[in-house]
Amino acid sequence: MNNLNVIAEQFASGRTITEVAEFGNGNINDTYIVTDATQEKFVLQRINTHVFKQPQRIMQNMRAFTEHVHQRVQKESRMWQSPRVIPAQDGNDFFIDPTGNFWRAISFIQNARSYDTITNLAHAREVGSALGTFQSLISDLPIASLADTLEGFHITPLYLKHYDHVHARHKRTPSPEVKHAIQFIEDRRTFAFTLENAGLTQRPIHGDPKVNNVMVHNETGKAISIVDLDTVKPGLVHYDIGDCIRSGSNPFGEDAENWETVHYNPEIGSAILEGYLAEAQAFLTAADYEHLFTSVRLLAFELGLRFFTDYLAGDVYFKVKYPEHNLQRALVQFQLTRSIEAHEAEIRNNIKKAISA
Ligand code: GN1
Ligand code: MG
Repeated sequence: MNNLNVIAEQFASGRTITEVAEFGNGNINDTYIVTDATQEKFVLQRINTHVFKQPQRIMQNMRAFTEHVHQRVQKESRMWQSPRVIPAQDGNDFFIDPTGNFWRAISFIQNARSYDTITNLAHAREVGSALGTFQSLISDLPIASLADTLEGFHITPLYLKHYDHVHARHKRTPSPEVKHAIQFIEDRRTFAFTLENAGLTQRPIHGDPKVNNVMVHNETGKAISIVDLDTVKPGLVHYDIGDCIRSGSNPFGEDAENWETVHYNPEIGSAILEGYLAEAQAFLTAADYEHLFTSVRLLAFELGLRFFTDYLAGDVYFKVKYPEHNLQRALVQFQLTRSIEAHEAEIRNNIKKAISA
C-alpha cells in the first residue's frame, strides 16, 4: 500500500480503496481519482499551498456556496450538479498529512466528462451556458459571505507590478522570443488597467471557468456542472466571461504546438457568448456589457503575462512539463490576444447582436 492509498482512506468511510489514479491536467493542484471496491469514485486533491496560502478558506467557501447552489437547483428543478465536500475521518473537511500537505476530497460528477478544447459550436454554447448558470446560481450570495481564497487573482495591474519586479531581477540574455514577449507587454501597459479602473461592481465569481472545467453529460451533451471551485470568491463577472472565451475560442488550446499559428475563432467566441448571455442577461447591467470585449482581450493578455512572469521567475507558480513550457504558454496567449485585437470590430458587433437577441 502506498501513501496515496492511506490518504484516500481518510475520506473513504471505511470502504476499501482499489485504485488511486492521476486525473486531469491542472496547473496548480494535484488531482487523483479514487475508486473503491464497489466501483464508487471520488476526487482527491492536494492543494498547492504555495499558491493557496490559506486553503481552509477554500473549504469555508465551498461549504457556503455548495449548500446554496443545491437549494437553488432543487427549487428551480435544474439539471445541474455541484461537487460535494467529502469529510475526512476526523470530521474536518480536509486532512493534513504528516509532512504538512493539505488534502481534500469531493464527489465525482457521474456520467460526464470535460474536453481541453471546444469540439463543436453546440459544445461552445454549453460551455457559455454553464458559466452563466453557475454565476446565476451564486449571484444572490452576499459577497461578504465569501472569503478571498487568492488575493490579487485576476487583478491585471498587480500582475504587471509583479512582472516588473521579476523582470528587473532577471539576468539572462533575452532570446528573440523573450524580447518579443517583453515588447508585447510594453505595448499594452495602459490597457492592463482598463477593467480595474472601470468602476464595475464585485459579485461572486467562479474565477477559472476554462473549457476543461465544464462537465458535459455523456449522453445528452448538455453541460451539467462546472468544477474546480477553489477560486469562487468576490470578483468581476468579466474575469469569468473573459477567461471562458479566451479559453474556448483558441482551437489549438493552451499548449498549441506552434504558437505562431494560434488564433481566435469568432464563431466559437460568439457561441460561448450566446450560451452565456441566455443565462446571464437576467443579472448583467448596461455597464457590464460595455466591458465585455475588453474582458476577452484582457484575460488572454493577463494569462500570457502570468505565464511569462513565471517563466522569468523560474517556474514557481505553474507546474511545467519542460523547461520552456511557461514561455511557450505565454507566447500562445499573446498570439491569441493579438488575434482577438484583430477581430475587435467583429467581436464588438457580435456582442451587440447577442445582447439584443
Ligand atoms: C490555472 O490549475 P488550473 O489549471 O485549474 C490557474 C488559472 C489559469 C489556468 C490556465 C489558481 O488553473 O488562473 O487560467 O491555470 N489557476 C490559478 O490553464 O492560478
Ligand atoms: Mg483551476
